[in-house]
Amino acid sequence: MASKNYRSGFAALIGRPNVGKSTLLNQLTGEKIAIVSPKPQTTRNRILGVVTRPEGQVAFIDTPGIHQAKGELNRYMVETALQAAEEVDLVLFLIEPPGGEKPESWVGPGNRMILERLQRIGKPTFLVINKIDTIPKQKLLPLIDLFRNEFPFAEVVPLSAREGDGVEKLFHVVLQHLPEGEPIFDEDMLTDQQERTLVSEYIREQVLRHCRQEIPYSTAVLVDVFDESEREPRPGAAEGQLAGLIRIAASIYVERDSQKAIIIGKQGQMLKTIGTDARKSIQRLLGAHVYLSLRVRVEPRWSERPEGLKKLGYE
Ligand SMILES: Nc1nc2c(ncn2[C@@H]2O[C@H](COP(=O)(O)OP(=O)(O)OP(=O)(O)O)[C@@H](O)[C@H]2O)c(=O)[nH]1
Ligand SMILES: [Mg+2]
Repeated sequence: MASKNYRSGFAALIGRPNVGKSTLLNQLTGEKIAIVSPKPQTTRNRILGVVTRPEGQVAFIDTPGIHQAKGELNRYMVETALQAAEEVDLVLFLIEPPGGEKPESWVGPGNRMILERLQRIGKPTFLVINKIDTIPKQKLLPLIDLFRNEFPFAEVVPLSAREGDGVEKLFHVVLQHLPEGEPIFDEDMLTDQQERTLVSEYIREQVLRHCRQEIPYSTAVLVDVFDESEREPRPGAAEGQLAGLIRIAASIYVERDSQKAIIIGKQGQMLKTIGTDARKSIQRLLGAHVYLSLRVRVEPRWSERPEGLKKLGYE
């Protein structure tokens, strides 16, 4: 039984690409359940992260960045995000501090478009100003004023998702706005992402890290084999301890032969680097030694076709 005054509910992280939604989800949950990169349009699906405390439970939903959607994949991503906003109790609208000296340009057409959609959806909405570690304090108040002029935010919370400043406070303010009620998920529930999905995302993260601009948008990763026959129970709490072996084979899909050549690299060097780095993070995730074999396949124009999206797991 939950205690008296226990609160619970759903909150969606919504905003333009790259503002730090996934970083915030990871910081809130204390686990790496969403991949993060300095390139926009990293997240492609909704990702659940549950935070359970004695005083309540919040189910956060990370979503793809909302942007001008061209092409099937982008349309899918934007729809996914807006759909999540429809389904939650509370929307956390994230921004990052705008560049440029002129306050007139600080809100910008991208944010305005999202705020218009959120008006129509009509959920209580917080303004979450992320990356405050990057701006002087005196910029914060004028920024808040500008955004408050655009939208009747229920709360304003400045924070740094990367550093963690203000994140605890956000959790508590969110909780206060949720209804009293029982926990929605088991208290040990962390995410709805399966290990296989996380593994494919960790591999895609390394492609994002190591490859230049146009490659990431054309890349998808599928796990073909996940062989746990030599898996052993996770070793104790000691950091970095690994037990047993998991054999994983995955395919990195791109749209053109030229992209395949880039991902493989000279004498396979790029693919090797991607594999080595991905294996390290997958081992940490699974607590096991991992044998990772990667191959690169071409699926022409997959991101432009509904069948292509479906085939590569976006549906
Ligand atoms: N300085 C600073 N950088 C941050 C902070 N939070 C996130 N970042 C960086 O911002 C970049 C984007 O972060 P993500 O979490 O991937 O952003 P996102 O909103 O999920 O992006 P999409 O999935 O593409 O919509 C990464 O390079 C992060 O390290 C922060 O509080 N301070
Ligand atoms: Mg993201």
